[in-house]
Amino acid sequence: MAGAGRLICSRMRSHCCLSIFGDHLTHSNRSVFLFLASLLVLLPLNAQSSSSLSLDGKWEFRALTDAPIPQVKGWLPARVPGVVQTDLLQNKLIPDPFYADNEYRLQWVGNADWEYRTTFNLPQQTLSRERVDLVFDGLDTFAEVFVNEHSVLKANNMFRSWRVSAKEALHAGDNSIRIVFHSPIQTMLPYVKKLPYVLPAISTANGGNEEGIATAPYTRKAPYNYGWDWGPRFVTIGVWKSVHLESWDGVRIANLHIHQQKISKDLAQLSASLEIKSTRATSATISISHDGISGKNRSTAATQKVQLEAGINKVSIPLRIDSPRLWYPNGYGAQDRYIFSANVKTDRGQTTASVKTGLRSLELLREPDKWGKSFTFVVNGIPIFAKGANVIPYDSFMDRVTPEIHRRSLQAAHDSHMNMLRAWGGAYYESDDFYDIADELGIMIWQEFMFGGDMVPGDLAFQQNVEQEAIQQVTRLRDHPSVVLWCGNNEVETGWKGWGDRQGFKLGVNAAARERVWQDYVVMFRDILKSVVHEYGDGVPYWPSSPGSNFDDVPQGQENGDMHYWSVWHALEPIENYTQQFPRFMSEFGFQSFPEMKTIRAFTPPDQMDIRSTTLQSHQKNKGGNERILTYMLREYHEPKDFASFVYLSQVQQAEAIKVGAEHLRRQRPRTMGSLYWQLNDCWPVASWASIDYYGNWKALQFYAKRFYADVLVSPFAHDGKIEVFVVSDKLQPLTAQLRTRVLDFSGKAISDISKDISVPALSSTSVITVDEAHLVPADKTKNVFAVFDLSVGGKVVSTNTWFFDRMRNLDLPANPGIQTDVRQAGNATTITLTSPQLARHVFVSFGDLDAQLSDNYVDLIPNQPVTIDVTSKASADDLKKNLQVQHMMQAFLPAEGAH
Ligand code: BMA
Repeated sequence: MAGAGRLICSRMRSHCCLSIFGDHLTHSNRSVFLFLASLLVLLPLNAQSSSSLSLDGKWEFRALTDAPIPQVKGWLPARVPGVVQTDLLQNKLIPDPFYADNEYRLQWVGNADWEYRTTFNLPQQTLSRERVDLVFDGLDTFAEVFVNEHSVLKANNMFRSWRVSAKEALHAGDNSIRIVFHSPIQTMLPYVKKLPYVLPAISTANGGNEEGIATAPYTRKAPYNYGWDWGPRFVTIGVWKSVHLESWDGVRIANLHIHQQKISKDLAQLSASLEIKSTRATSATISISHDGISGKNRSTAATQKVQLEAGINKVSIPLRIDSPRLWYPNGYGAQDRYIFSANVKTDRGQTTASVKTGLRSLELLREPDKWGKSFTFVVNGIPIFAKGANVIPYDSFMDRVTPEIHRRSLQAAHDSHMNMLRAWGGAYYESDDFYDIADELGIMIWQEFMFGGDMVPGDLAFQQNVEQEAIQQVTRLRDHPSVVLWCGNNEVETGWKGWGDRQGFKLGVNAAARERVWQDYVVMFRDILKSVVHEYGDGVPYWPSSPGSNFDDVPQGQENGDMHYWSVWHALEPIENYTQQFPRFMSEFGFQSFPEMKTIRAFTPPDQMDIRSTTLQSHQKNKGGNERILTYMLREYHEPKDFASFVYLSQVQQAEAIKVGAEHLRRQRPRTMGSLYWQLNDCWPVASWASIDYYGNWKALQFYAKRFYADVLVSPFAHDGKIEVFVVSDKLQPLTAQLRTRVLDFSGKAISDISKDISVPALSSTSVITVDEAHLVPADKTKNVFAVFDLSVGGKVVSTNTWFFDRMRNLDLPANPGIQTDVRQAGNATTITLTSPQLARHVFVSFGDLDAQLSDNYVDLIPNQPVTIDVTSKASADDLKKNLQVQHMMQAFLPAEGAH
């Protein structure tokens, strides 16, 4: 049902959504229900509009095959949308899948077959409509659907929506829908076993229980369901998206799309392109209207008479908007959007559809230059340095992800000056609200097709299935200005060329099979998906693989295409090695940490607070990850004194590491034009590369990102015995600024204090001063002093950075710096001001188990320089004061003898 998700509520006039589960409506839903019901009464009888009957809500489910819990053989209450694991949980039949190592005891769920059913009452009036369609927005995955025991659909792809004609199977009065779901693993195993070779797969390495044979590459289902190096394995099953009946006669607008032909500040040349389904040949009048700027002055933009044939009709109506308000990425301007509506009128009535979009020109600039070939997103003529991160699914159970979770995450990205997120290919295509919020906040989305690292089968049925999926998804998302790239896959090409398991596979098969696997890859990612994006994607560029070079060159090179750099972390290379990479666009680099103690306590039995415990090993999916965090830690810091200190320090270390990488990449502009660290979020509580944990708590890295992605950045870089200070600006206008360089001892005494006026060009990275380290600091003082760089514009400090002249464990940092705190409340606003007479590093403010959002955290307190942090919390100032905890870095270690 291409594009249905984008038809928004102004269509309500002609499209009434009634829930058959009226008795389960909440209070607010009930008023919506009454409002919609009143609209239904007002509808003219000859309305050609469609009516929608939601079949979401309470269903029933049961197991069809053996299960360790006998109760599941009988019918139990279920929710749609949902998956069987959350239904079992709601019925209290399984323990919390995220607690301790419960994951391992719940694998039977994905190996069983399940059945879902519901009944509903249908008035004769509905059946008197010409068409009654049953529409599933998503079925996970191998499902057979029966309407009143007539088989109407066999589904085999979680990423597709399905619309089937159901009128013949329905009748007035009580009707039933029954869906049989076959275990994706058990469905595919016999098939895969018969193949001449089995494709190498990520899930095998992640400990899949499929007799050592991975079925995931052959199944169109979210790859991360089978386990990932940050996520558990939960092979979900169920009606994971909404389902409804849509009844209509005459014509139905199957899709409305605003094609952006040419966009400039002076003129937007557009066309409204409609896909109209008609039950018969008829003449029609189509009018297109749009709202003016910010929703004012709706005006009709074009009207056209057309002759519709029975079946699908494609109509394109040219439009133009003079001096349009454009959509800009975060940091570059407003995110104006327009709502376009189409009205199709025939002699039997009329129907309406609407779509919201933002107008922008877009190009992925790939032109030869002195470093190779550029990789620069250019939006409305502005070359944008992409600042951001990678997103993974927000939950192992997709049905638990709400629009609020998306908003919280995207808002955090926005507030941290990010302008791009990479929607990574091992996941599922996000719901409409995710892209709506990204549009609203100016977050560009690098969107991947759902291929997370496995090679692809090459049979025609598989290819056609993926092609249909791609057409639906590209069509669904093409009016979102935030979607700026369609990328074929994550790491499939580089995996084939470099990973050990793929080398093993190549050795185990003959040359013809090796060639076949590669050709299957090429057909999928150079032909099929590319053609879909060209035909349906409205000019959004296509990129075959990340990392890749568009088949021009080897993937992962520094001259051409994007790069994933993992030698820091996976290969234990020094963190400084980030600064030796000069990619054209860095789409992944990452470093792990633990989530905060509150999060760890939520899933860890109290006697397992140890990185080697069963629980904390099972919540670390990257083999050896916990030990790797510790190995890096001991290079830079003293040994943490206890587990809580280790957790805190792991976050500090992660933030410091990614800061080195991100600042370096920004300093390289325009050679490098993107920094997307791995990863923004988690799908469960776990030790991982995320900067925000599963519960939405910001780790140190997210606070650091807010600083290292600021529009204007001062960034020191030490090399060859010198310190070179750069200023990076994403501003569209040049700036006049002042750079102050201080060398202070840890009590704040100035060794030197020099200011310099500088001019900062627009959209630039500039080296502004270079000084010999020896000149800044006498050799015998490197353990006792540090440098502070303040960049001011118009007398206001816009960016600060510090530099230390030795590893943390070698410095004579004050063990008891004497931090003072002052919590104040004025109206709804609470602030905490921190001051310290001596240097305190990485000061972490928390409020025990109270929920509170802080505007900043993990700050360095420069002697006698107060730092004020805004606190947003439902708790009173008194409670906040009572629960306040302030920790600085030196508290993470046992006091050294003679510490001061
Ligand atoms: C990458 C990603 C993911 C993975 C991450 C951490 O390369 O694409 O597959 O989770 O690294 O290893």
